[in-house]
Parts: sequence; C-alpha cells; structure tokens
Amino acid sequence: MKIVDLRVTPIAIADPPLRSAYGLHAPYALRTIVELVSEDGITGAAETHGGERILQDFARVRDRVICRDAFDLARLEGEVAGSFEEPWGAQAIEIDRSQTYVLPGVSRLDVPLRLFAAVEVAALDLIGKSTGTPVAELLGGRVRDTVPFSAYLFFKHAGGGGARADVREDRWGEALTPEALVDQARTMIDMYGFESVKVKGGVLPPGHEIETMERLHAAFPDLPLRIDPNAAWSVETAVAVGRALAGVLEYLEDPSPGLEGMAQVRRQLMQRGIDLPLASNVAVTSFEVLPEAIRRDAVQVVLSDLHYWGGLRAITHLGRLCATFGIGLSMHSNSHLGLSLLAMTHVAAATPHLTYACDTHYPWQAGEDEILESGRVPIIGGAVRVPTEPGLGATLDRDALERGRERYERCSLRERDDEAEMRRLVDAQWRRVVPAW
Ligand code: GKR
Ligand code: MG
Repeated sequence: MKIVDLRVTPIAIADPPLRSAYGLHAPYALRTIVELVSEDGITGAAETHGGERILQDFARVRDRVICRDAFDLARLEGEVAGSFEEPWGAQAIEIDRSQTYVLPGVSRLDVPLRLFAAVEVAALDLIGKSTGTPVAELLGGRVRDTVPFSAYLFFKHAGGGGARADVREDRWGEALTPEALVDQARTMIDMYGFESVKVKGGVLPPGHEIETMERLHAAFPDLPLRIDPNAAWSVETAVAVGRALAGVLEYLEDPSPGLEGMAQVRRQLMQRGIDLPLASNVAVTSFEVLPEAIRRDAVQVVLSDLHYWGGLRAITHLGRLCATFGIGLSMHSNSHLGLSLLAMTHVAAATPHLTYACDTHYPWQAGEDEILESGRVPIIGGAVRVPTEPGLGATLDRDALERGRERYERCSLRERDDEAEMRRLVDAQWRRVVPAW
C-alpha cells in the first residue's frame, strides 16, 4: 500500500501550571500530528512530541517515507534512520540520552526513533483502516480488553492553562500542600475511577512529599501508590524516603540521578531488607542502556514510552525482554491527547508482560482541545477500552485539528522549557539542580 503523502501538523493544547523537578508546565503543551495518506486515499494518524525542531526533522525524512509501502516498516525504519548521519546536531549534554538533564522529547539522540515511532503508528493505523483490523490485532492480538491507567497527581499553581482570550477555567485549583494533593486525588478518582495513584514529586521538600504519600495511603488504603521526583533526590535522601514509605509504595520512580544513583539506592535499600522496586523513565530511556541497567540492578520496572523507544512493535519487544530478565514493565506519559492515549492502549493490550497500570496526563487536558471526531477517549473504572474498530479506532476531526494548529500559531512557544516557565512565573532565580535534595 503505497504512501503518497506525509502530513505534519503542529498543535498546541492548553496545559495547567503543573510542577515537577524539571520546573513548571507552560500554558500550552506542544504536540505534532502526523498523517500518512495511501494511494487509495486512506489516512493513518499518530501523535508525538511538539515544537519547531521536530517539524524540521520530519521535513528531512519526508521524501524517504513517501512512495514507500506502509507495510514495509523495517525498511521505513532504516530510511528514517538513514536521513540522519552523525554528526546531526547532538550536543555535549545530549550525549547522555537519558532524561536526567533534558526533558522527554528533547534529546537529539532519540530523533530517528521518535520520527520512526510516529511514522510506524500512522502506518499501522493506515493498514488497520484499510484492512478493517484494530492496531492491537496487527501487533499480534490483545491479551486484555481494557488497559488500566493510574491517576497522575501534580503539585500545581492556580490556573487552568491557555493564554489571553484563550485562558482556561481552573478545574483543579491550586495544590501545593499534602492536603491539597489528597483532595486532587479524590476529585480525579471520582471522575475517572483510577485504581492506582502516581504523584509527581521532587517539588516540595522530601518530608512534605513523604507526608503526602502517607496521607494518600490513609485516604486510599487499597490503592497502590508511586512517587516520581525525576531524579531530584540524592542517594541518601532517596534511601530515607524509601525507608519511610516502604510499606506504602508499589514502586519508587527515578529517585536519584543516573544508573549509578539508582543502583546505589537499590543496594542500600536491599541491605536494609527493603525490596522496593525502582522504576525508571529518566535513567532508562532506550534499549542500549538496558544491559547495564540490568547488570547493576538499577531498575526493576521499565517505564516504556512508544514515542521515543521506537514505536509500538518496539514496546512489545521490550515487554519480552523485561519478562526474560524478570523485571516489570509499565508506561510513561507526557501531556498528550487521545491519539497518543489510543496508541498506548493498543500496545498495552498487545503486551502480555505489562505489570502495572500505565501513566497518563490525559485528565489534565481540556476536552475542547481534543482532535478526535468521537471526542474525548473515555476512562472508566480507571481503564481505557481497547478499540475494536479498525486502526487506532478513531478519526481526526479536521476542524478541531485546525483549531489546534491555530493555537500553535498564536502561542509563542516553540519548545518545551519548564525551567524558563518556572523563572517566569514562580521564582526568577530558579535553576534545575540535580539532585536538588
Ligand atoms: O509532565 O512534568 C511532567 C512530567 O515530569 C513528565 O515530563 C515526565 O516525563 O511524567 C513524566 C515522568 O514520569 O517522568
Ligand atoms: Mg517518571
């Protein structure tokens, strides 16, 4: 099935002022919608990271994708990778492809994988739509009909995101205390029925974050809890947090910087008889670091992400590797819309070794920014139904996509920079220091 067009549309979606160790979310999150059109006029779509850089990168691979067969995924991957010969813009700090110093979606070393992932998802959507087959079946078939996601709580400033005439209502309110986070959990669980809870930590001093988790545990004693400070804690602090929360957490996510930090935290906790799994999407972001991560016992749960691990088939492959090495697998997220959520759902359905509920930022995004004809993807009982419709199971709403593009044009943001936003709105002197505590 010949691909005759590759369309790339940048969009902006309102995003509330959420805090993390990286800084503060800007009023808009940037995404890119990628479409492949076949010679018989069928379109497949995918969603990926946003901003100006990825648009330039797509322009570079365009001619290598067009005229290829959508089924020819292995060659397409080679073509995309072949568009980038070293040196192609990797800078010193980016030699470390982890997310310790750069935000997800920023490392130049991930560019070929990121581009191919979007092309692959769009190709599978296209193939699915042409053959009447859901993507989960194209990946080998579903082992579950619904995919569990966890509530993703954030410390947050007042505001609902958006700017000027497009300022959004703050549906969540400010949440900068342990009590406020418990209220946020209650609201989110009431709305979506989540059965596990993740807290984005590394924001308040560790003692306050320990208190937050204890309060959440008291309020929801049956729900598994996780906290993720994005490498903001020294090994000593991480071990202290791990000891304090040993009976409360299902896993501790990226407590300390790098594989070495993670391995030390693990070792020291184990020496104290605490077998608390460490999860990672910061230290471990690609296949190439897996052998070392496993050798050092630095990670017991890999948080996969189809957008930068290289697509849906890469994640099913990762699932087998994790099963082989006896480590868990779950899924990382960033601010996203329904198309990404559906792709995550299909691959989670087709990955037997998915051992925890996946992350999603979806509750933070406004319904009015959704770009699917069917509107927002429902999360019911904390889970998303795996579509049985062809492809990803959704069609783009062209008007909504155009509104997203206009929002992108209007907003001045062209890359994600949480540190700059933090300086702009919260503390003019703020710098990300790793580790911070
Ligand atoms: O949305 O601020 C955020 C998160 O910090 C996100 O960028 C992280 O990549 O959710 C992610 C994580 O689990 O580290
Ligand atoms: Mg994380």
